[in-house]
Amino acid sequence: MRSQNRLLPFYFFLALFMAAPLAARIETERPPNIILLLADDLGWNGIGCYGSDFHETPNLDRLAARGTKFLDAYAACTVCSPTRAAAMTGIYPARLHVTNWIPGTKMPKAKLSPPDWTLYLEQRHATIAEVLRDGGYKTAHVGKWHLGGEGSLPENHGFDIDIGGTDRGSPPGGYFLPNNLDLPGAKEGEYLTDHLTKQALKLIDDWKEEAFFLYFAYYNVHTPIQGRADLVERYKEKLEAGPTPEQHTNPVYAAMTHSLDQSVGRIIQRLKKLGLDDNTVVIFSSDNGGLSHKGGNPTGITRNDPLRRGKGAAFEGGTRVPLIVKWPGVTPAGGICTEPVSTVDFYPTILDIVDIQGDPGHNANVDGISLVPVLEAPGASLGRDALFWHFPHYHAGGDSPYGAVRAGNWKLIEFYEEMDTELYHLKRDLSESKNVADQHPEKVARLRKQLHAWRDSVAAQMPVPNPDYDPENAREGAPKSLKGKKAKEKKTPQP
Ligand SMILES: [Ca+2]
Repeated sequence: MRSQNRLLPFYFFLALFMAAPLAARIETERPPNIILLLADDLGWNGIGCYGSDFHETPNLDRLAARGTKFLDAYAACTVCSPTRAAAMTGIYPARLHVTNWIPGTKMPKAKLSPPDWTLYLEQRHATIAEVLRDGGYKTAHVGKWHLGGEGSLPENHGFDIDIGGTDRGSPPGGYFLPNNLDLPGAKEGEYLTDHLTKQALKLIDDWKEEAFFLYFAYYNVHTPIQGRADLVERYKEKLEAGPTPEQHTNPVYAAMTHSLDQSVGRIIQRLKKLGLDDNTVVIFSSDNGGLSHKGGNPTGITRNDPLRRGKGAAFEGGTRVPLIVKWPGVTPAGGICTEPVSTVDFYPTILDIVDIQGDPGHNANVDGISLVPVLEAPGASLGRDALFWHFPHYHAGGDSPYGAVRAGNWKLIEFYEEMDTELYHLKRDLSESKNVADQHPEKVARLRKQLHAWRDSVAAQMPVPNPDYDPENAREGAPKSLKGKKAKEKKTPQP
């Protein structure tokens, strides 16, 4: 007995010795799951932890508190489809030639005509889903796709499962089921986001023993502005109770944001319940800024203060978005990162996290860089020269074609109608209220040269002078019949 007792510490350390490599082996054998949550038209200040004074988003706030929050994160474009194409490929919309929402706004009497851009994601590009699937991951797309129709749907781009993805930019038939999406098992009157969340939870259940990639692209908070009745009522009461918020005052939009947050909460709860929380990387962002203008006038739907304007615009309100990343064991709790980052970074970051190389030919064209250095240490530098945007289109919100570059705290915008420029220093003037181009001619010249060199390097398509230009009616949209005709003339998706 006595000698056995003396051996107990030895057995204890032996057990520790054997257990450690086993744990390490299990970790390496089970690469982390990746969940990419992409909201639609959610502005930079649209959630609580980014400063909304009305919308309640406790689940997203908790995610930020447990992970890293990026303050200078950008959508790769100021509208939907290009940003989504960039998220899937790591390539700038300008290089993909997917530069507008599909099929885009037609303004036949405007000064410029858009180039012959591509209205779907071409098969020649590797997507993050294809690469992860080839690396042994189960892959699912849930929600809004908006990167082409038949032949260019999620199942054509590497997703094993697709739920709710179409060529459309908003839920056809609205947010209450049944709508025009093919969603088996939908209950009468059910809110779309609740239904899609249930489907996402089922996938997580089904795949709990396997590595999976879930791309949940929410329809919220894109138009039509429709929220669940109980949540709309909640926010109406909140408004009545006061005090009146300064930024956000739309109870229906608030309800839509609340549903988005509830969905994120349900997914995280399920990960915890299944014991997957510690081995799942969660990335949350938005595809462009909040919709603040329609026809050039404020919509009353949302505001992006202190940022200028919103969706469709060259200004920060159009492109600066929330980005939260939680990588268990790596991102420090409550991390804050102020490095400028972009949607194009998702692809290389995910590959870096899961340690999969991907297709070298595709990678040679990837514009993004891995964010792993700032996920490990939010104060680190990425050492990147600049971020770029190229939007050779008009937007129904009243904005005109432009290109932009952000280098350090400087941002130069070039408006293509007159090729005039505006320069802002974002640290001193986050609201882009004072164009300082005249005070800094050398800075303008240098940034402009950089922007033009980048455009050449990605073969960006420029808009061209419109022979039908009519200054009196330049903002007039195309009649519906013309829209249909033009759309048909465009390229059809590849089989
Ligand atoms: Ca959008």
